[in-house]
Amino acid sequence: MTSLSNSPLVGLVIGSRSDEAIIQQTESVLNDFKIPYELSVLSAHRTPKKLAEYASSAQNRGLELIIAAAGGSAALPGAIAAWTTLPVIGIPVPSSDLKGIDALLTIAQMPPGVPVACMAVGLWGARNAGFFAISILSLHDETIKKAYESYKNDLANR
Ligand code: RP5
Repeated sequence: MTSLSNSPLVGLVIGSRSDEAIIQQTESVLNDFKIPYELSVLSAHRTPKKLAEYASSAQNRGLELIIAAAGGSAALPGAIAAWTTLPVIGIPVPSSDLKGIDALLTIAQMPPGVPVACMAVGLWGARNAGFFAISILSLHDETIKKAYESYKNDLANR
């Protein structure tokens, strides 16, 4: 079962250290489900070459999907999607004066052929990015699937 391996299945990428509080919500969900992940700080605007190297090698390094969080003119998730065929999930971070509306529209409006699964702005989006990753991994991992089913059954009792 892949869920028993320690090598990262999910790549988390933030555009700046200042996005850490948001991505911690995603990490919390992945930790709850014991999903191994790695966290990187990379920027589409400030470190474009490093970002290209990261994204183009991600699948060969064993990652199964990438979650990217950025604020403002949030090119990060789309730039990653341009370099890989792995699923890319984007989290709009409310870090600018526009409070995440800018990042939401940037991440959501990707051109056909290079999709990014855009989550909600901020903490809810960050948590759902973790759950969306879990639903993707559930497709071929029975342990993760059962844990997620159990979690969703518990939601009904809240
Ligand atoms: C974006 O600009 C980052 O994702 C962050 O949300 C925002 C501010 O970055 P810093 O100026 O704090 O590095 O690129």
